[in-house]
Amino acid sequence: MQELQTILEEALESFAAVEDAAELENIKARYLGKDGSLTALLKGLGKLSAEERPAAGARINEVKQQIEAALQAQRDAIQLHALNARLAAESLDVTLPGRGLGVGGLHPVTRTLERIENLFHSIGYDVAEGPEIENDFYNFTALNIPEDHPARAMHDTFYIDEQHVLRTHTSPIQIRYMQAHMEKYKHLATMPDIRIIAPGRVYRVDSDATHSPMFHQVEGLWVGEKVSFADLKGVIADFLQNYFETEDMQVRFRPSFFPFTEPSAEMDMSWKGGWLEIGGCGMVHPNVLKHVGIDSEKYIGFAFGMGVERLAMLRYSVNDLRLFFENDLQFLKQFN
Ligand code: 2U9
Repeated sequence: MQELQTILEEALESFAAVEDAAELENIKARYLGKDGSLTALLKGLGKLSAEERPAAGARINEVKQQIEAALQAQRDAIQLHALNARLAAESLDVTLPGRGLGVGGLHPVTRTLERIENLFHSIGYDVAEGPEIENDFYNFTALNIPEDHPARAMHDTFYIDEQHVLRTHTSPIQIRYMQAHMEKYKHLATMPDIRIIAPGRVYRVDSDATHSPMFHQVEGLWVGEKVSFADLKGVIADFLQNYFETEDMQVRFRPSFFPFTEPSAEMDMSWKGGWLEIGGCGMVHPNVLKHVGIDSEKYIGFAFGMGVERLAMLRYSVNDLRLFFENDLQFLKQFN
């Protein structure tokens, strides 16, 4: 059976040349399919004599088995080749160190705010908050800031619309707090003292090495029947000593002017043999108390304001305010 030998050789040769699994199955059909050459030979067995048939049948089956074995071997080879290619493409270096968990940390300004809040809380101050979009009354009018005051100008204040601004200071928080306090204690002949700090973001149209359009303030307020400028000085001195962790801390007041306080002063602290301005303060202006319905003949109070970034820069020796807002991880990681 010369034909059988030719079929076998041709089949083995064509299987070996195929690298694609689908193509291999197509080639298989040429030999073992319904119209395949080997199938045709098997069908032809019926035409042979009874004597010839067994030997020829056995011979054809033997070749069929050889072809099927070669087919399976080529299937395995193609599969193995594909697997090796995938493993090479998706290779993973299991000796690499793990990435670890990305542990976050608090921003230095947040840390500073927390430090300030904890210190004031420890001496009996409530920490108050309020909205960052304020209306004209809370941001200006209630604070005795006249209609023509430059702080109200478009070029100093971010206006949302005619009546609303991004708050330019945290003072509206104290106005809201005093209103709520009055409402809460209106049934009493004498209201309990108000003692709060108002920390938070504020916005001004200003941007350079020492000014950012958004920055943080902390303001303080104590209103009662017997509150004096001496109390103010004591509270500020105590705060600065604790904040900078030094007993060797002098505080100096220079006369100044703010619409919401009278008298008003700038506060300086001793720093590296000189003086450094740290904020402003004063006794709350009677008009401010009147705006929230507090009897300015009976009650008196002090208020102060400090820049939080300024306090953070001094504590952490940071020389450019803008570093706090660039989100440079190399900078921020130093604080955690
Ligand atoms: C009420 C009444 C009065 C808060 C005050 C200052 C003076 C002040 C600046 C310091 C540096 C703002 O962050 S800064 O740019 N603040 O000089 N702030 S008195 O006076 C108030 C607040 C609320 C009801």
